[in-house]
Amino acid sequence: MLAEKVLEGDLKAASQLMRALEEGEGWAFRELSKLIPHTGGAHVVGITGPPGAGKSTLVDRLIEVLRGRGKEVGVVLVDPTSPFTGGAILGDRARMQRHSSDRGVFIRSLATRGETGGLSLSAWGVLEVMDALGKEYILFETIGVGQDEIEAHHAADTEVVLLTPAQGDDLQMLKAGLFETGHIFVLNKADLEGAERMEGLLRAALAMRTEGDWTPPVVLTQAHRGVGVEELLERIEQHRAFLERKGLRGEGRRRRLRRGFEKILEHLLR
Ligand SMILES: Nc1nc2c(ncn2[C@@H]2O[C@H](COP(=O)(O)OP(=O)(O)OP(=O)(O)O)[C@@H](O)[C@H]2O)c(=O)[nH]1
Ligand SMILES: [Mg+2]
Repeated sequence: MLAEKVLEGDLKAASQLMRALEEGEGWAFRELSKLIPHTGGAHVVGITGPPGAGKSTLVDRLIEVLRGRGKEVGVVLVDPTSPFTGGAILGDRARMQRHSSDRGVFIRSLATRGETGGLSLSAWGVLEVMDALGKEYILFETIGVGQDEIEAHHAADTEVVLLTPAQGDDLQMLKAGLFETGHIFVLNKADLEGAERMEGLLRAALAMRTEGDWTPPVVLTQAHRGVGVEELLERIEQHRAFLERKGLRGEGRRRRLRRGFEKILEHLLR
């Protein structure tokens, strides 16, 4: 019943189903399975980066630009409260609040983590529900540390990695794996000192990355002013077109379904 309503674009039904998925209700998984034949239209964009890098600010700006182009947008904020910004969930909400009366934008915060680390079971379900609602873009914010980074890579069609000139940890983070998996690198806070140096380091490091036919671009942004956001969107579009051309468009979705399925099994076994 709920599934049919979601497919008709009923936002209340979608919220209800997402909540039930978060609570691990058995019936919610059955409803979710009814959605699967109808999903696959969304392009999931992972926005990953260290705490405080400006992920939410950028997401907020991307929503603005996408809405300006008439696109429907879903937003999933995973574990948004980082120790760095302390209670950022309030800030995120306040900032994105301006989109809350727009029916073309659906924002969901997931404060929970999976039992075994990484994305919780409900995160996978929430992505499917947003897809079923007909969202063309789903922006998916995660902090790129530990298990999350690997999981976010599984979830996204296009993975955007955010770095800043300010944090010395950033290149460490690249070594830790994001460097190999990111499709687009954003140097945010380009207004701060050290941006040029960081850009140089990043480009040099990327020049050594050889795998695949996709050469990850570097985009400089000042998310708080909206600078560079249009260009970032162009790059995302280019990556999407690349996947299409290579016949890889369905790969991300297959990964999401596989991981989601594994998570459901894990949950049921527990
Ligand atoms: N100077 C400068 N500040 C920025 C820029 N983009 C974002 N900020 C600021 O950086 C702070 C953190 O931004 P958020 O968007 O909350 O960062 P986040 O990565 O989502 O943080 P967490 O979700 O807590 O990991 C805020 O005070 C923003 O206003 C930028 O380009 N330049
Ligand atoms: Mg945030």
